[in-house]
Amino acid sequence: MMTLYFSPFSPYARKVRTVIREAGLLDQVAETHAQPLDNPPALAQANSLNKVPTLVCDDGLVLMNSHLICEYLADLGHNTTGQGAHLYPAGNERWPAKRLEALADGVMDAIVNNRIEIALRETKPDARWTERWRLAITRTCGVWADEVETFAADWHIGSIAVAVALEYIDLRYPDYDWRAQHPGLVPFFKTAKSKANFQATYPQPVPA
Ligand SMILES: N[C@@H](CCC(=O)N[C@@H](CS)C(=O)NCC(=O)O)C(=O)O
Repeated sequence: MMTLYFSPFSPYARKVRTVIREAGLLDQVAETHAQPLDNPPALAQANSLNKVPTLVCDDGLVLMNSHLICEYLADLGHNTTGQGAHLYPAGNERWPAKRLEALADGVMDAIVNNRIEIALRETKPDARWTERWRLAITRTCGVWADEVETFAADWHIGSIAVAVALEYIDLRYPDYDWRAQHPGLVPFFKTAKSKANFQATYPQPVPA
């Protein structure tokens, strides 16, 4: 049995949890809550970076970084359950999908960094960073809106990551109306929301 350390609101972990389901590996992974800022010893012991998601594989190999974990799990699913091949398109189509994932990870970074800046600083958040992150999110949503026809029909690592990032914007910045600015993204997001494995990973608070 593998172990995935995750926190429910981590968008990186949500990507991984969606991939676990898409690859048919749910019964092979124990999804284990770990709140990194609470410093649970098992997490830092497994992953020196003390971050989620962290995957402890069956042979003891520990993987960190959602993009590495997702690719590992998709490969494992492909070889064992026969599911998950759609997650990484074949040949040169792999790169646009991974590029979309990288853009989505960047949007997640901008939001997560901003939240940490607000939560941990004793003084006011530095407006230069806040503005830089806001612009990165706005520009990237614009790129997705321009390109949406190229990925709307796919459910691969790139489109999954974009859907996770868009819903993370909703969760963390409820006033940031990407739908009004980029209506072209709305049908894509509606389709993503209809996917069972995306719905199943919607952040649920940890039971007490
Ligand atoms: N690039 C990493 C980012 C992971 C990450 O930053 N996770 C956050 C939670 S959303 C975390 O564990 N933060 C704790 C820390 O930065 O020490 C990934 O894709 O997995």
